[in-house]
Amino acid sequence: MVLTQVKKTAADIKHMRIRGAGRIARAVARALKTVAVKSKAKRTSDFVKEIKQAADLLYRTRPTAVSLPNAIRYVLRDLRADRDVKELREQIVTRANEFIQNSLLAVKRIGEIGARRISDGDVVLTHCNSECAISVLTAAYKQGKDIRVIVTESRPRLQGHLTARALLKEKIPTTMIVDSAVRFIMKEVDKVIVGADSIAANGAVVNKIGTSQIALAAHEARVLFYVAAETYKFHPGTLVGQLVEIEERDPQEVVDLRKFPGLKVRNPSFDVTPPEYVDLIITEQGVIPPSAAFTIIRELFGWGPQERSKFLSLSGGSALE
Ligand code: RUB
Repeated sequence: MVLTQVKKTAADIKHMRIRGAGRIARAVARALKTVAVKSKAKRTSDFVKEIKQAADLLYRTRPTAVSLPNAIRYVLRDLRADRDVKELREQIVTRANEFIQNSLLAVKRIGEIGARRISDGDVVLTHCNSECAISVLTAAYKQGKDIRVIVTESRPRLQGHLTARALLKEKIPTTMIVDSAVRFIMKEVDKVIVGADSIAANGAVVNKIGTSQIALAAHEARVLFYVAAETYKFHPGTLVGQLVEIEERDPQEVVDLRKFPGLKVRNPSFDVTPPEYVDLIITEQGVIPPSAAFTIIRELFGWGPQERSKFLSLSGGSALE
């Protein structure tokens, strides 16, 4: 059945075989497109039911990266009950392709725009594994800027290894440190650049656990702190006071609990960096201060009662109502 494939994508996201906010969003768009193409439904109501089931399955995988519901919202926008299956299928395929193409283009544009903020000789620190941050670093290096990158390990899932490999592939001089060495090393750093999973209306940035400590250390050392993120990482719900849910993952990722009977382990996967510690957000539409996040969200997601009710029902777990 069609849903078997969606279940596989959902499991891949949940277990982080597909990870990173941008990649997750594109995988979700691809999965919705597959359901639309492969559905055998003849009646609009059956087709919509299948799409809705798929969207709900995908929506429930990981809670923090708003790129996921934003991708669902983009692909399924304006689906009308008075259209036939063929029309709805075409609409979903077109919008999914559009989302994927725009997303890839956005990552490239962010690289070009962000590279202007990196100077020759810079030492840049990055955390976790963000394709947007890597896009900026790679573009700057390809422009001939002599940069050196410091990569954190990013415990417990060690996404820093992925980043190190990606940078080394581009022949960018790269140094790895353990997460707790950030404050020690900050005196050698000129700029920090990280990605984002969600950006709130007040400009606060939700990203991999440890990001806010890095921002604090950068702030203390007067080191510039940049965030590279596509506009679909801006969180519309935060306009109406919704809090971004921080995912807590399996304690087993941190330590083998069988070896520590009785031990309690917390494993929050993301944290929130306050806007005061963010110097710039680099988007595909240009560079903005965190205080402009509110305007971006209003422009992108609208603010009419209709839009609001669409969003609120989505946040309730149903992508189509
Ligand atoms: C990944 C992470 C990344 C953002 C941005 O966390 O926090 O910094 O998702 O990445 P996880 P990108 O590994 O838990 O998914 O710029 O690639 O969208």
